Amino acid sequence: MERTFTMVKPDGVRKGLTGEVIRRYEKAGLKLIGLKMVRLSEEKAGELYFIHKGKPFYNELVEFIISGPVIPMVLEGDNAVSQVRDIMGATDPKEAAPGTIRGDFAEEISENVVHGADSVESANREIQVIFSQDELVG
Ligand SMILES: Nc1nc2c(ncn2[C@@H]2O[C@H](COP(=O)(O)OP(=O)(O)OP(=O)(O)O)[C@@H](O)[C@H]2O)c(=O)[nH]1
Ligand SMILES: [Mg+2]
Repeated sequence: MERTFTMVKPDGVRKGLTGEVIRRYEKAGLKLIGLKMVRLSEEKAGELYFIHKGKPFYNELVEFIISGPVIPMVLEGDNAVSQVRDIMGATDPKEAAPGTIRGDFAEEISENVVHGADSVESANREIQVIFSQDELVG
């Protein structure tokens, strides 16, 4: 059993895609063990995206992620990290396959509907940034 962190980004929430994203994860057999709706502070956004600090798109990324409410989630299942990455599709929607969330619903790399941790280590770190222990079940 593996845990991962994923989040519907502000564009996904604005477009009414929250239910669709959760449906795809649950259909794949992933189990929700944490979920909430929050508006991230600039500080939290910086902690979440600290590996991108200094990159040309960093400021745009943080401004976007705090632009509206997001739906962070913790999912559990076999190979949860790679399963979520597969369900999300490629970072750039132009390269994302049809049938993936980004392939079906995103138009631009800067607004690509979902975030998903890229490793078990990142997942554990991101879970700790966004969730407290008493917000997770199981
Ligand atoms: N504007 C812009 N945004 C980018 C670019 N590269 C990445 N991003 C954004 O930064 C986010 C994080 O980048 P990565 O961690 O490399 O991509 P990812 O792991 O597929 O996406 P996340 O699940 O959101 O972390 C991406 O989801 C994009 O929204 C870029 O070249 N330009
Ligand atoms: Mg990433």
